Parts: sequence; structure tokens; C-alpha cells
Amino acid sequence: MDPRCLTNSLNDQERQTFEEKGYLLVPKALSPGDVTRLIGLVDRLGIERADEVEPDGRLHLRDFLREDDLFMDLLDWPRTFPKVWGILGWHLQLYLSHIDITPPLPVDQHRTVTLGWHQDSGRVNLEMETDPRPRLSIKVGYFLTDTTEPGCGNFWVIPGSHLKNKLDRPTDGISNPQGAIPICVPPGSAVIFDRRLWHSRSPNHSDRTRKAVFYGYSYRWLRPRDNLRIEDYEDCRDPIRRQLLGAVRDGHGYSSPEPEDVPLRAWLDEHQGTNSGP
Ligand SMILES: O=C(O)CCC(=O)C(=O)O
Repeated sequence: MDPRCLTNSLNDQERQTFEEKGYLLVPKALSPGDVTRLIGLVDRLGIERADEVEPDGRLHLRDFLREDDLFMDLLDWPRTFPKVWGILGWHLQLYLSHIDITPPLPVDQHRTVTLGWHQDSGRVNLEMETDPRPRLSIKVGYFLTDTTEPGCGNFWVIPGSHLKNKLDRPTDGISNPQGAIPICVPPGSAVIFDRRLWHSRSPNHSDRTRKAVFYGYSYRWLRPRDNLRIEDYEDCRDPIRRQLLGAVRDGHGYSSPEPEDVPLRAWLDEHQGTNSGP
């Protein structure tokens, strides 16, 4: 793994922000050159998989990591991955990845309905009985286009809502819940968020298409949502990436890992000079 990871560890202030707000902004997570390359890839996939377009024009693409080395590089990206292990520890996998392309909405389709507020992971939120429910996973969203102003298809969040199992929704069916804010960031920014944070996509009323890429990391015992499995990544020989993509000795290794199941742990022990914990 790229040793530059070691210079981007989660610091105390970032941890506090993440714990309190349920998300963390990472400015300049991608260089302008990375952004340009990723936009090229996203545009190409958008054309190749145009048949997946949704009725509102949006494209939600999954299972794309094999398409380019840069997508594979984002798995353990030095600007963000150290924050991911700083929050979840070494017992990690990638459980989901998606590209979200939100084109401008024609003026005659501008609607005033409330956003699609949700916590991630579907039935997890119905079937786990604790209050608050456990974190289990986090996502890194990379924003490739300019969303510094509201109304550009911004990612919306309710800061601090990750500890609330239920969302108080205004009864008019239009307004956003109290405290909701758009994330306004320039291209190349990343947002790391707790899956329990109430969040939503939003319509794009600007004249440029919004493009974002999301990588979700969870503990290794959670079933992945991506359809690709380690067998689909024959060329990937890097041990830590193989861990992230689901490589395992046998079924027991998902919850009682041996060292060969979790090379990230040994890497952290060696490079951070500390024991990485139980
Ligand atoms: O595309 C967006 O801004 C929102 C993505 C989202 O809702 C999610 O990752 O769960």
C-alpha cells in the first residue's frame, strides 16, 4: 500500500467531528488530474451503460471497479483510506461502490417534493433492535463536479442525525427535516459518512451534470452488496486490496480471521509501529 497513507491518519479533531456530526469533509482528496481522469471514465461508463438510466435521467452504476486501474486505486486512496481504517479499524472490506450521475432536470420537471432521506443498508435498519443502531459501515463519496452552490444535485445530510433511528419528517411532504444542509464542495472533495447519517441525493437545477463516486467500507462479516467477487479480480495481486475485495481462506475467516485473511492488520502494525488492537 502507498506509504503516503501514513501522513493522512485520522487526527483527534477529525475523529471528534465524525463522531459528533456523523460525517467528515476531506478537501482536495483528488487532484485536478485525478478528477479529469475520473470524469472521463464516468462519462464513458455513462454512455456504455445508458440503458440503466432511471426515469428522472439519473444513472446509478454499480460493479465498475474492474473497468480501470484508477477505480482500483481508489480502494486504498492515500487521502481517504487512512481515515476509513481510523474509524473502523483493520477488519475491513469494500461492501459497495456506486457511481451517481445526476443530469440537470428540465425546468418543466422541477418538482417540490421532499428529498429521499434514508440511512444506508436497507433492512439492517428494521432488523437491528438497538437505539441507536450500530455503525457497521461508512462511505466515502468523491465529488467530481462543482457543487459549491446548492441546487447542483448536491449530497444532503442532517448533521448529528446518525444517532437517531427515526427521522422527524415535516408533514407537508415538501420541506426538509430540521437541520438538513446541502454539502457544498468543489470538485475533488470527499465526504466520509456514517451509514446511519440521514442523507439524500437531490435534484440538479444547474446547467451541468453532477458526477460522484461512492465507496462503502464495512466490517468483513457483513455481506457485500456489490455483485463482483474476488474471483472477478484475477489481476489483483496486492494483498490489502484482495482483503478489501473479499479474499478469504474459508468461511470462518470472515469473522475469525487468520493473519492471511487480513494483511491490513500486519501492515498497520509494521508501519504505524503500534499494535493495531484486538
Ligand atoms: O448521490 C448522492 O448524492 C447521494 C448518494 C446516496 O444517497 C448514498 O450513497 O446512499
